[in-house]
Amino acid sequence: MSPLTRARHLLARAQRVAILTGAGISAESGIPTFRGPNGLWRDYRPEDLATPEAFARDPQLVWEWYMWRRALIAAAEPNAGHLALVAIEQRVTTCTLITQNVDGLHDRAGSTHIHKIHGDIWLTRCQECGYQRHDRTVVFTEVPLCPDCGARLRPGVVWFGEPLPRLVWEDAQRAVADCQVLLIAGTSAQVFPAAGLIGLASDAGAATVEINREDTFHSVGVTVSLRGLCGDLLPKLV
Ligand code: BV8
Repeated sequence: MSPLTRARHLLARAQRVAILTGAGISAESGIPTFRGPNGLWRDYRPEDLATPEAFARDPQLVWEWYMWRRALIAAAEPNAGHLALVAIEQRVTTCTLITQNVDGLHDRAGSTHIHKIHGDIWLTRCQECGYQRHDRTVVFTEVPLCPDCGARLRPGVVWFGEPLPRLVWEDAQRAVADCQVLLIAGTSAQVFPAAGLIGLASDAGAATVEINREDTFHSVGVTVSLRGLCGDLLPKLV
């Protein structure tokens, strides 16, 4: 039996499915991945920009990076991989989509039960007073200030060194501990605690199906590892 057929059988029998996605599922929509060949931006590493320290040191630079990404994302469309996950959600009793991506493409594709464990790039928020707004603003001429308290506003994403949103994270862990199949699509599984969900699923007895263009640390340990593009393999899986 081919790995694809095996993965199909696992999914066909499952009523409780959890899905973990990473930057790889948005790559075919034209959004650079974090650790891919074309990197993310100029000669900066995400770990250098996506931190509270970087924002405190140079908020203008950090905002330039997020505006560059917002512009890319605004011009992007969900791809066949995102749409295939919507089809899965419509066919199983319980489907929880947990995404590390902040691009909002799962929402635009039509997924509904989404846990954004690393936040949302379209959220602009104040870390002093809690003010937040969803805006489609792509270009700020200067660092936006909070209309309520005057402090600098920041992108509503989770930076390195920051805790994940507690309720969302707890719900994601619960869904993974309870699922029969965890589908892992387009993540290098190098960022924690998100990557820990894979071990949580297999420890709980779930089957794990990985879809990735390359081998990852988990490729040997998962139940089925499919080598290829999300936009190609996910529709075939469905
Ligand atoms: C925290 C939002 C503690 C911002 C991001 C152990 C336990 C806990 C923490 C740590 C730990 N070890 C280290 C840490 C610290 C750190 C961490 O994990 N560092 C890494 C670098 C080692 N973790 C944290 O800081 C986390 N916070 O732990 O807080 C705490 C607790 C209490 C109180 C205070 C503090 C916060 C992590 C969240 C960081 N924010 N994003 C933004 O986006 O701007 S992470 C960032 O990386 C993105 O969210 C991204 O999604 C994520 C993971 O990367 P991937 O999605 O996997 O993308 P990547 O490019 O790596 O891989 C793409 C994959 O797709 C590749 O495998 C490629 O082969 C594949 N691919 C590409 N194209 C395709 C494809 N596959 C198929 N088809 C294709 N077409």
